[in-house]
Amino acid sequence: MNRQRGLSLIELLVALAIGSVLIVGAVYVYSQSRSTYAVNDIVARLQEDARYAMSVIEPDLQLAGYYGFTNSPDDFKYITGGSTATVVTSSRLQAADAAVAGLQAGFHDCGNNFAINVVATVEGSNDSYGLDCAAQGGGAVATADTLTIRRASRQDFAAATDGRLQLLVSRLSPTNQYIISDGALPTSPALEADTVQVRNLIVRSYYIAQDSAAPDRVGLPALRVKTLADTGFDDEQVMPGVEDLQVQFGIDTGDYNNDGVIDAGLDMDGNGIPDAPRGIATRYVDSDALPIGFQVVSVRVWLLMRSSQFEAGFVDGRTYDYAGKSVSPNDGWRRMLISRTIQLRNSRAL
Ligand SMILES: [Ca+2]
Ligand SMILES: [Ca+2]
Ligand SMILES: [Ca+2]
Repeated sequence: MNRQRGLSLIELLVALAIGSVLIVGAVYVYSQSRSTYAVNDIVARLQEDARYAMSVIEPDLQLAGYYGFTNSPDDFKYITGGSTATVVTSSRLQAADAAVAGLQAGFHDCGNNFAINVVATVEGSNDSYGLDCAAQGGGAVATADTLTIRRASRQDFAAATDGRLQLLVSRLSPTNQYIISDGALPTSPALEADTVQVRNLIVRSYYIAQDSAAPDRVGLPALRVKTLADTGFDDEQVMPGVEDLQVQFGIDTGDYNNDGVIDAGLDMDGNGIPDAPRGIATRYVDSDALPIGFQVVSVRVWLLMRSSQFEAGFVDGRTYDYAGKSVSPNDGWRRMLISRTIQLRNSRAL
């Protein structure tokens, strides 16, 4: 007769050992997949934020220099009281010129004639916060670039608005392009939906602030934008987690065969600038190294994103090389660098 035997102590210990190894393994796999999921989540968030920030800048840049019926900002003249008898031509609306009389003080906050300098359709400051108006969000990140875009609004209006910087654009006459800020239109040319329109002047300056407004993200840098409004400039946060903004301007030097000199026959007047630029970027330069007279045809934008979640033990062996900079932070914060080259549809000679 078979007596049923229980497990011996040895067998029991072996079974326990095997069981615990399996449990430890399962727990390990579970925790690994959890942390992989967390990392994927952080990376996905970085990508999404980067894409969003870029999607705000891109359409703005594409329309830089778009002024309704004209893309020739040299034709604009500033007038007051609807009188075209005395005008200030656009060439006298630079920072070095006298502050335009009749313009609200707030429009000069970011720099003398800053709001009204329509000739500079794109400009920036290189590795510095070059705006006179105060940066919000705990102050500017002083090593980031700024990017300013000037253009007309997409929609046109049935009447002019007092206190708003606006453009009166005329399709038929290049001499009838005016800038106004007092709502007073000249009697001629009269508004006419298809040929003479009033549009708002759009001026937007992007910069990096040290602190995002979100209370749970103190110390996280953010992309912000100053926007020309009724009395001066509004300032709002575009996206937290943008640590650096860098831009370079693509200019058409007429050196299409890339041998360092302007191609034969393209510079008949001998001033070193192509006489008829083709709108091809042959060289990228920082905003403070823009040579006078060349056409800016594209802008290259870099955004360095930083995660809001600190990851203890995270090793970042990358060196981020971009816009003439080279940084290897490796400080426990995950980063992502994205760049895009954006064509300016209304490119013009500077
Ligand atoms: Ca720079
Ligand atoms: Ca050449
Ligand atoms: Ca030339």
